Amino acid sequence: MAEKVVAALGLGSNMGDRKNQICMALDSLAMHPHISVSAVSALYETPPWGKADQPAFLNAAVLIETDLAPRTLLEAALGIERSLGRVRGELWGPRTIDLDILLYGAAEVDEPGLTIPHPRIHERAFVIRPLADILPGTEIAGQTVAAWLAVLDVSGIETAAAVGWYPVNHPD
Ligand code: X6L
Ligand code: MG
Ligand code: MG
Repeated sequence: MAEKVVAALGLGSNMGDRKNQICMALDSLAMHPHISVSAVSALYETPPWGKADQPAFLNAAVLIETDLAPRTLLEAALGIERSLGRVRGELWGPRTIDLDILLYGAAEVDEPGLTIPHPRIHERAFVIRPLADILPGTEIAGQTVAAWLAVLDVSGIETAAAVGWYPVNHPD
């Protein structure tokens, strides 16, 4: 078994039953034989960024441990998106579920379709607000997540709910 890495994923949904889809994505991660879920942020209701004329999002972040390589973890994330009915249409358009790899240990990856740390992570309050729940002290682009949160505009972001999720240990 390869070494375990702590990774952080961002989740987002603005179509259909947003909370249910985020919970289903968390369940799918937890059920994966090579992924353990260690912590989940609160759920946040966030205004749409980038393309403003679409419904509000629910966003969350999750901390996992995995021995999957970054590319394999991406494939797992895309598979979970597909299983929850994500259809890729318009760029930055509405989606049932979005699962982004934000951090993969301290690794820097820059390959076609896979850039880690996720680019412009620290400019987006909808990413940093949930990430600050689970990794406040981790440095991104020279500042801690908590420090980025303090300088970002979080107006319009509301705590929607705690997920009430708890870790499930799968047999190794
Ligand atoms: C200028 C042009 C400034 C484009 C920003 C920002 C584009 C974010 C795309 C941008 C720009 C994105 C979510 C979202 C999206 C989400 C919320 C994206 C991709 N995903 N808004 N917008 N939550 N609240 O998960 O992140 S589309
Ligand atoms: Mg995204
Ligand atoms: Mg994505």
